[in-house]
Amino acid sequence: MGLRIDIVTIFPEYFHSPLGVSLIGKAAARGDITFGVHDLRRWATDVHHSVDDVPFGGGPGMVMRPDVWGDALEEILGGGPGATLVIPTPSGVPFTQDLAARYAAQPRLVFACGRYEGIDGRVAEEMRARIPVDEVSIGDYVLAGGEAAVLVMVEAIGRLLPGVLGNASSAGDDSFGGEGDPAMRGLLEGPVYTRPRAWRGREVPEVLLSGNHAAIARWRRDMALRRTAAHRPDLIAALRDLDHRDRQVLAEAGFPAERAHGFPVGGEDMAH
Ligand code: JD8
Repeated sequence: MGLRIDIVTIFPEYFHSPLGVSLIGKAAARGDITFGVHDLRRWATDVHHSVDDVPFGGGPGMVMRPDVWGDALEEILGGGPGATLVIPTPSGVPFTQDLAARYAAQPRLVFACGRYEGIDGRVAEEMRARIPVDEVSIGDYVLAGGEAAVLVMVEAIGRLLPGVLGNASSAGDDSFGGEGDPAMRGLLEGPVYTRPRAWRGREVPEVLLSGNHAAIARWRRDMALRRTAAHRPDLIAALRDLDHRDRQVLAEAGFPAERAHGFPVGGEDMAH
């Protein structure tokens, strides 16, 4: 039994190509995931097929109507058991690798894509009386609607499904994996290399050609620690069981450090 994903949106066309290609498209072709993409306007009742109205209490923009959303979700859920309703919103709980893994283990997910100023708050409240409802955010920036967030979540979930990858074990060891190489847990991935050995005068790091697997693992951990310190200093405090070499690498990267604003100064690849 695969995963059933329903998506409710005023822009069903938005999903057509992304869900048809790559890992997700192949998983869908095999039946490991099945998708239903539903046009919310199908449940609109007036001649203009309106799905929004002015906000109570005033303020800018429009709010999505609870009656239209209620009818749509009721019909799509159909009284069947086991569904979780996921509502993307910038005020939701963070979408993490851990949440992706929990969603990948569910039989059924329904994603409700808001637009405008969002969906009337009573919809989440009403649905929560029947099924689990998660309000989830994919990050601290503001999108115009939930559609892009749903694509992000579906891709993160889809690649964790049994049978979705050619190499089923390679889903675990990336940045944030946690199920892969335990030595890389909680660290960002360092750089990776392929042929040719020399490109535009740049050599692949010698150790990677050495065949010395312990030295390669140590080098990769060094690079991961450096990158994590530079890009995600917030992750360093959570690291456990640091050995002497780890502490040496982190010290060279400026940790531990008391810094008024948390981020290291300088560095070649800082955003500017
Ligand atoms: C859903 C409407 C836009 C939200 C006013 C204009 C997620 N990480 C994230 N950032 N933004 C969203 C997101 C934004 C959405 C909707 C998700 C529906 N908007 C609204 C309220 C404030 N803007 C998101 N996940």
